[in-house]
Amino acid sequence: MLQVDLAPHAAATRFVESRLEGGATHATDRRVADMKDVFQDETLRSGMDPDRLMYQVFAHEAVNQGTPGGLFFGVTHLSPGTVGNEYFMTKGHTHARPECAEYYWGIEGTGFLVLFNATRAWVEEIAPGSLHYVPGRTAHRIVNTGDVVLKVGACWPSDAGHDYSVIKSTAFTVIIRNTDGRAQCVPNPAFG
Ligand code: PAN
Ligand code: ZN
Repeated sequence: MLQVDLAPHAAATRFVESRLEGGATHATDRRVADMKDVFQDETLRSGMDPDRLMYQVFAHEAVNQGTPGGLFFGVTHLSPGTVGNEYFMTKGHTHARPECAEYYWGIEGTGFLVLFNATRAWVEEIAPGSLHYVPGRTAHRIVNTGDVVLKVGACWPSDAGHDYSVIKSTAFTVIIRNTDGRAQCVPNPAFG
């Protein structure tokens, strides 16, 4: 009879309360100090508590970075808050292998996925259960427009890599800001 083994690696990894724990998982913290030149008002950001947690990324990497054909799985927990009138957000990036795409999905909280490529910019609303396809050659970041932690899942190719050269506050073509208590998507005044 065929022998079937319970894979010890898979058994050791857990998705607990939207966090990843166990084998081949790791967590990355991004604090206010790590977000230089990402927001419109760098003076305001640099005056904030540098240790304040902006987001955490929990990732499961079953293969080495750069392995062709593999996948990575992650969950981002993005805190609520603003820098001036700009909501907390991830740095944002394109993939170092630009053709690589990615899936995002909403788990808890509300916000926006901001995307742009050579021809257009667009924004998708994130809510629990929302599914988002990020095409290749498209810069992407998430923005928390709510009062609770925004939790978003992601799955991307293990050879995608990350290129953060688009993160400068002047580079994203669209920003999300709080205008009289409402989230508003506006062209980035610093773009270009
Ligand atoms: C995500 C992001 C995560 C953090 O896992 O890496 O949300 O955002 P930054 O990498 O822009 O800081 C992903 O898009 N991976 O490819
Ligand atoms: Zn990505």
